[in-house]
Amino acid sequence: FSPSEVTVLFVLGGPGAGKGTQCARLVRDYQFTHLSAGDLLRAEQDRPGSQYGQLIKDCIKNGEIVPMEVTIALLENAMRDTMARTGNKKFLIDGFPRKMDQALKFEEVVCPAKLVLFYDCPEKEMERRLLERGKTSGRADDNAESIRKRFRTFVETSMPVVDHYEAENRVVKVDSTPPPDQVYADTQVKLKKALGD
Ligand code: UP5
Ligand code: MG
Repeated sequence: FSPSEVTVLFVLGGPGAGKGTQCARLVRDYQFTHLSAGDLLRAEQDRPGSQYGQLIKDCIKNGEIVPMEVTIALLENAMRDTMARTGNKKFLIDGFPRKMDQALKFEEVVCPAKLVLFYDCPEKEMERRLLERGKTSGRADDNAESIRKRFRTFVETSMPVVDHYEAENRVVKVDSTPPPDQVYADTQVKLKKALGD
């Protein structure tokens, strides 16, 4: 994909930080297509005949990161499919990259990201949200044990990705502790400033 044609924003943040919630608002108000790496992996896990079903299932339950080849292929296919179907070339890539190797590989073989939107939220609040959602979500990783593992992976493996982009001045950081509409208002102000439009 040519970066002169395609716009990619990475949307990062801890488990339950509110990435999906904010992406839905950005899709509503701007012409973005929302691609959640986690959603694409869950769909692949459930696809009959998938050779990665069990691998994805085990990784998600244990809060571990699926090998990047799988996730990058799913994202690339979804981008191609979207562009062929709708012509839209603006993507919010949610929950990816969450490991340094994925970040480097994606930007090398697919497309560099214009910027990284990082939702920052204390662990206690993220835990509260996920346990609450777990009452009805049916997500295999919305339980106390999986949540603990997801937090560990986030701190040890995913935060270094945010730090890497931060060092390149490519991060727009938003505190996602307040209610969703307030977080969104802050997102709009900061994105406008960063993108200059
Ligand atoms: N909520 C949201 N915002 C709120 C707010 N401001 N105030 C109060 N409540 C708020 O929100 C979570 C919950 O909080 C909801 O109930 C919401 O109403 C409420 P959501 O918007 O869903 O947060 P999000 O950050 O999207 O949380 P999610 O659980 O999706 O984050 P994860 O990063 O853990 O999940 P993801 O689906 O991205 O990944 C799951 C797993 O897939 C990973 O653990 C990993 O095993 C695997 N994976 C990979 O291996 N590779 C990848 O590249 C991506 C995923
Ligand atoms: Mg999500």
